[in-house]
Amino acid sequence: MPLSLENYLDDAANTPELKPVAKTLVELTRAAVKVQQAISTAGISHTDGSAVPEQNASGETQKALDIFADEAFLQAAKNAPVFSYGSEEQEEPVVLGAGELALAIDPLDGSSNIETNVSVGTIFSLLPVLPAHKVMACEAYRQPGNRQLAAGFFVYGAQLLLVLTLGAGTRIFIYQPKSGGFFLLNAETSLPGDSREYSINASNRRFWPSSVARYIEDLEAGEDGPRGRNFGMRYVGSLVADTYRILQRGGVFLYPADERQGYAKGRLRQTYEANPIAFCIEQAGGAATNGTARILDLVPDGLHARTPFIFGTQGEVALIAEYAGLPTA
Ligand code: FDP
Repeated sequence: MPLSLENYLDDAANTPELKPVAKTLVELTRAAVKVQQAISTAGISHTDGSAVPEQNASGETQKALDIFADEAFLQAAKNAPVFSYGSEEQEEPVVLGAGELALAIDPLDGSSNIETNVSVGTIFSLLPVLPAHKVMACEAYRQPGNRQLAAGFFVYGAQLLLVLTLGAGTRIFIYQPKSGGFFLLNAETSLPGDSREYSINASNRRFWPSSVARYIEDLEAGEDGPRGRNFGMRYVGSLVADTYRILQRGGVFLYPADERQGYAKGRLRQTYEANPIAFCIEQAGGAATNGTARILDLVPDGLHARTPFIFGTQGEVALIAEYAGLPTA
């Protein structure tokens, strides 16, 4: 009999600090099931992928499902010991009052892919709330990722999956509609050490920093280049899908800073994208940097801070730092 998420949390979240985390995770899974159902019926209900005329905090057009997911996870946070709800879809953190956790969340990541029926997801991070954060909730989102108590992401795809870390390994749970629960898929996830795939939006090549361009060029040269072997390229453009593939097959993902207007720090968000993914990747034996520095040690300048983001197999991430002129250690 596979281990249920609830039983796993009973065992794993046995410290006073992790008890509220466990309660919150159970609420998040309930919201995720609702979102998965909404996605699977999109087009026949109001929650389709069509654009509605509103802008989110990043100035992107919100889609009906983004709003549905945001409302579902906000409700989940209200049912949990969460003090503040910091969402990609909201300009400022929503203060809920009682509770000792700050939730940073991208309720529907990869949503520009919705109408193409590829996997999308929800990425979340749980941080402690200190007395100063009760006065200024936005300060809770200026904590480095190494303070995260738990983090993970749901993948809404052929399977509904939860990738989760509480800081002692990364585990994958699968939703079973018959029993209505999440169950452990494998005891502990670890990134394959050998990397033969890379993931980057190559249409931005002309804007990349020269170190990134040189690294990718050397991969593309394959057997004839300095790497002496061939590499494959895979890029879904949905961060949860690209991350999940790397957890399964190894490889490296890059979203560097580039020269386009507004991309001086890349595209991805630190508090609700890079930090939680970096935590899961590190706990699975991989590495995550902004090109040179460890993601989890960076102090974000607020809920919607951006960061260049490179993660995957340790050796490749270290090599990319070498290309940028830094030691690998
Ligand atoms: P989306 O805007 O569809 O939510 O952070 C958002 C994200 O997708 C990531 O999921 C994805 O990795 C990235 O943007 C894709 O960006 P590009 O289209 O610039 O490659």
